[in-house]
Amino acid sequence: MTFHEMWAELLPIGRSPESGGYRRYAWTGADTDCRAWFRAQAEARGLAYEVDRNGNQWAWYGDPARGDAVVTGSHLDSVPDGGAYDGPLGVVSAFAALDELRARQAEFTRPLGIVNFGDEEGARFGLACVGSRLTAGQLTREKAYALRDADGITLPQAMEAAGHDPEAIGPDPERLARIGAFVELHVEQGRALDLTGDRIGIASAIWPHGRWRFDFRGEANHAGTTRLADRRDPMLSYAETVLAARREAELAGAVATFGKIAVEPNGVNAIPSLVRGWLDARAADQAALDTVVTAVEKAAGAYADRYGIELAVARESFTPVVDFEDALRDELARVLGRAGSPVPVLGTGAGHDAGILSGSVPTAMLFVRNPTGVSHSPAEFAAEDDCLAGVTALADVLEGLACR
Ligand code: HGY
Ligand code: MN
Ligand code: MN
Repeated sequence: MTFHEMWAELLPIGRSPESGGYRRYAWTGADTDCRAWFRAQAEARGLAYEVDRNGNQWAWYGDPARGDAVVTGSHLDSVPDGGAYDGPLGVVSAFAALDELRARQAEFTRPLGIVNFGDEEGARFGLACVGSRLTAGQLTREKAYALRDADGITLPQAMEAAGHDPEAIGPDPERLARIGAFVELHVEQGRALDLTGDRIGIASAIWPHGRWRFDFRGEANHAGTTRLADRRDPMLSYAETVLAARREAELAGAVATFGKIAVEPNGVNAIPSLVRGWLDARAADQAALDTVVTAVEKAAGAYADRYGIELAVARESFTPVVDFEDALRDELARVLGRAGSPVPVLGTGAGHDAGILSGSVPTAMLFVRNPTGVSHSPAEFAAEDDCLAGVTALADVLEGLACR
């Protein structure tokens, strides 16, 4: 099955007819269908297919027990109304790159693994990279069991409902010990390559970033009869905090977004009792990130006091700065630079499973040009010839790492 055919087969899974965006949330029906697609692709190629204790899917060409495997892949889940490329491009390209290497009759000296890491976006349970964090021992079983979605369903309940036994979730050091290198191909989530005119780039680093939940608790009351002076309206504190986040991010050269909100009771004619807002904050270095988050929390406290609101802030997800390993990054640059001009090396503010794994195994990332830079949106796009250039680049890199 060609890249184009795989892409066409995966495309309709979990896509909303209203928005055109994807709703492939962890352990839902759409996720199950994506997993079935992955398994079919693995088995159609005669690869050894397995699901690990944390629900990540693996397809092996060669026996992983030999160790020092080269692994590539990404994720198939999405953010709410996400795009088609964020995650799937890395998985489809992995299968296509293996096909290309087999067509080249490359002689493998190391096992090659293709992986779909579960729940990278954290859209349903709020924590990013659950599958890779569990495997890398960066998420304890206890904390994983405590994760709940908006309907109060826990992660293990969702896993079980989707047919995966959650009993054994947790670190998988034996699996990681068999991996000598992990290379993730991903659509660029910015316009750097479009601006330089390059199809492919190499990652240098991932900004530190995290997610904080702000709970503003006020007093429910009638929207029509309650005097303004008598209100304890949490929406006011929330609104002022959103504006403060933007100001503080601008001052620190960082980014901050309140993209998700939950209001109780969420009635048009009722002053809310509770407003929950989630802050996503990222910066090029930890000090700048700390400055932004501290300032936003301080502002939120001041606005809560002003309107008689109780404030609680909880950090729900955090990823420290990732500097990808120089030797592997330079090896990718050497291999890809053979074709002519040097390949750009760029940092990113987007988190990835590669960032999580980089604490356990040598890890690198390839980016494929995104002409608009738009991501986490139905409008996310990459031209097919750029995607095919990504497949060839990934095949070249994998051949350099895993073949004679
Ligand atoms: O949020 C991120 O950066 C990634 O898409 N999970
Ligand atoms: Mn994403
Ligand atoms: Mn992604």
